[in-house]
Amino acid sequence: MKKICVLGLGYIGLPTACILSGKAFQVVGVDTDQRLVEELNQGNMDSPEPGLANLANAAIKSGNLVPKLTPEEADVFMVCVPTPLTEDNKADLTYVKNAAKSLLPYLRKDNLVILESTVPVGTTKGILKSILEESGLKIRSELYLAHCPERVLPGNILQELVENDRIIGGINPESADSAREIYQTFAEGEIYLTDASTAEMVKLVENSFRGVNIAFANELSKICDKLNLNVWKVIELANNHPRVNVLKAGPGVGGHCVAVDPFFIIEKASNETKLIKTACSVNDSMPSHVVEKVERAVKEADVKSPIIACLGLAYKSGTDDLRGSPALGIVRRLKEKGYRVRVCDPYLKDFSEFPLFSLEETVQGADCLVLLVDHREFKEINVQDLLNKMRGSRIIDTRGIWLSIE
Ligand code: SAJ
Repeated sequence: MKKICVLGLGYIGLPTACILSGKAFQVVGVDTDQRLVEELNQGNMDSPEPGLANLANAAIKSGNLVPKLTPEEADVFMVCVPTPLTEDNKADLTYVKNAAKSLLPYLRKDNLVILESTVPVGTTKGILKSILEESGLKIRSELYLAHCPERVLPGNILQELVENDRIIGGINPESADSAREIYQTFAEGEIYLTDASTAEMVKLVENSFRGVNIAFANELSKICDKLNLNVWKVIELANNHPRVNVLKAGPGVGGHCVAVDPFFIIEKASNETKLIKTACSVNDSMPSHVVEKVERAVKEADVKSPIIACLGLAYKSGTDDLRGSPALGIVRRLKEKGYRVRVCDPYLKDFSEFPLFSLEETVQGADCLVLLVDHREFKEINVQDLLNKMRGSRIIDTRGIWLSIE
């Protein structure tokens, strides 16, 4: 039975470790977060990701997945740690470097190291290879190294981990072949082999493609505001064309992927990324655009100390994840401007920055209502019911879930 050591038990590492442990691998799951490791070992971890908590608790109970704070010898090491942005929008590779260094005492001849974290082009064959060579093992002949980017959608991770095609980029063909042996035990999609740098770029292209297309939709929403058109109707009708698929406008791009990955390309090709840079700035301008719309609406309401109701705080629907959330940024700005803001989000349980209200309490007597996240629970609301509870009548739907209103 091959042994796999997964470093980083976050939104990619933990589900991957669980799936591998169910495929006749002995898996050691390593994380530096002591509280997380304890919670996992006690079998009472919780997660909004459908099915993950049960799968993790069962895998750990079976003994096939062992959560630990430090690595140990294994056949394969899989690095699934975060790669956030620094203040000046460069890739912060601290976690990747620390994870690689933590492996050095445990690496043995014929081991395989797989980097799943999203990184700028050249990281695998550059900084990562250099650190691993400190083990004294020769990369390509004694130690194999590949980059296999993840592409699962939070909220549907366990299904997409199995169904999605995978790209494997080896530092040499033997490394790619060796990595494919691992992924083909659970991945039901196609597995495409390439070199490490191409695989790094493919991942960044996927999210930059999405970011640029979201920016196009966001720019359309600004244009339609100016021309007094309903952007949702315009996009819906344009998408009837067989080769047009305009994405959804929104209050901005959150999360730690689409908002981040384009900057990893800009970092390596600053002069060649005019379009990507512009797309990032359009997306980043959306929260301010929404705040200005709210202020205009509130002025029209013309009441003393108006109440603004905000629906949703997470970065996207169906999750409690607040990382990079434009909704949170908008609420903070409105509060900083001194407005009375009430917020509700059915997915947020222990939010402590400011009080959250029930939907009823949030809407009751409000002068302006702002829909910031298209949670399913909000889609099911009858808008007229909301209006009947409000004092004012201004609804700003930044997600187009109530198409007729705008
Ligand atoms: N958003 C819009 N309009 C849209 C789609 C999304 O405003 O039409 C916003 C969302 O509200 C959210 C942000 O963009 O704030 C990102 O949303 P997302 O649906 O792209 O979800 P992520 O960032 O959680 O996942 C993406 C996915 N990438 C692609 O679909 C190309 C996922 O497959 C990646 O694995 C993930 O990034 C990642 O980890 O890289």
